[in-house]
Amino acid sequence: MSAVTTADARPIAIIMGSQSDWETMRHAAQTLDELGIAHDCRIVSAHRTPERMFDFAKGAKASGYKAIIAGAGGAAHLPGMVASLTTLPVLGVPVESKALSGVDSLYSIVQMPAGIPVGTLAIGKAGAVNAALLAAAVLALSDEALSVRLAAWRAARTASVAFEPTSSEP
Ligand code: RP5
Repeated sequence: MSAVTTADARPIAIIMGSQSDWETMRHAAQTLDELGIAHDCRIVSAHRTPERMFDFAKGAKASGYKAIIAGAGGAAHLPGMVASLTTLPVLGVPVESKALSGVDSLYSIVQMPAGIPVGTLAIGKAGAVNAALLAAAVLALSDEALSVRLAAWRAARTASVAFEPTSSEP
């Protein structure tokens, strides 16, 4: 077994290219926590730890994962490379980079060749949250209890939107 996979039946893996991606990807983990979805979080770099990436991706299905959320920044090859090695759904999150504000990450992830799909989300926190929600929606297709929790999560967000803006100025 790979050092980065698990025998536990956790349906979602959140992987990221670097510790520095955690500030973004933790929002995916938090959203899964709010929905009661077990997940693993791993640092798996396409460039710095390519063999770890290969082992993870090749073993992901046998590890029991149903979907993979992959975040990376800059030359963000991780989601696409993982997608090339597994038929599990891969959701790519472009992490906001310092030099190019994440546009480089987005372009690196989104323009996949036909045949190797990556579901690409928005740059940064919004993408991380939405990746978790999309993964939840996939799992909810065969999990009625989760479907109810997901609907409740969405309804609570809707209910939290005020009718009028408030101002903190006197
Ligand atoms: C990518 O390089 C990572 O996904 C990260 O977004 C970026 C920078 O990594 P660090 O230099 O901060 O480790 O592989």
